[in-house]
Amino acid sequence: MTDLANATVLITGATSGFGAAAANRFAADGARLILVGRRNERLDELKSKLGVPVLPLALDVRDRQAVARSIAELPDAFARIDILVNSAGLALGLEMAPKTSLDDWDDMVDTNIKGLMYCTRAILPGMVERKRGHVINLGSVAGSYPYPGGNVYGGTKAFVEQFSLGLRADLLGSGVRVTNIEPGMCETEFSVVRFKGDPSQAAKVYQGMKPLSADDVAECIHWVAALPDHVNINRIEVMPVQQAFGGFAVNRTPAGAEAGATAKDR
Ligand code: NDP
Ligand code: 8X3
Repeated sequence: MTDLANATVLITGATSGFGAAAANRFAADGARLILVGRRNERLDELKSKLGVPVLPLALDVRDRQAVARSIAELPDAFARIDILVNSAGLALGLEMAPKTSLDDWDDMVDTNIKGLMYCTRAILPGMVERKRGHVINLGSVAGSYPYPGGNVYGGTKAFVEQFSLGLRADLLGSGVRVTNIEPGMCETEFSVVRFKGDPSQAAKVYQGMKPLSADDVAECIHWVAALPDHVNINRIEVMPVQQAFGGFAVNRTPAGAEAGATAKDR
């Protein structure tokens, strides 16, 4: 088993959802934690309750300079990161592509793709130098299976899937592991953020079904990290039992008649 009691774990998106649950899970092993998020008060709250050494790092992962500077300036006790959990991310909106906000698209690309890149790139050289480390990315089933309104969000998670595999290729021989965790529906703040703070719209997403919990996903994160050093789980796709696939959609409008037609939800 990897010695998690002596590990230093940096978790982005630690102020909520999977990141917060992973912080709790690794704290149970006694790991040292660097917790990243923009909401300072939540980081302080975690630090006061986790009972292990915690370095709160209030940071916007979209800020390339700030990410590089924060990692370069880590205090000695936290400087040797063994595990990076890239959980910071978001979906914004569920509109069809022709109507969606370009600002939302930019924000998802900047956070889910570029933020994840910046954190990974800042931390990898140290892992390679120490010949040990584990990058655990939070992809999504949305990276493999499209759904209406998933457009750019799904695209960002497809990037995470391919980037994770690319890292494996680049890091062969380095001793550094890479895993992409790809969850389906999980009730965190994810849908509240997606629907811009509307809790009733968010609640409808999980109505009448049992979604994954953040702890379920944290268990997957913890499991891949705890495996012996020579074992690399490339990807885990995990869904609630009550979620599956809908099949292909077919437009049955007679050929030619659809030109110029506007579906009411498009
Ligand atoms: P939450 O909304 O509960 O948590 C998202 C976290 O990301 C928060 O801690 C937030 O912190 C942080 N974050 C967002 N933007 C930034 C930023 N610019 N800089 C730093 N931190 C940021 O969502 P989940 O925990 O559910 O989602 C975590 C990851 O898992 C995301 O990448 C999401 O896409 C993915 N995912 C979620 C699924 C779900 O159904 N919930 C399913 C599959 C994947 P703060 O606001 O304090 O900065
Ligand atoms: C979040 C899961 O199915 O809402 O990545 O896109 S889903």
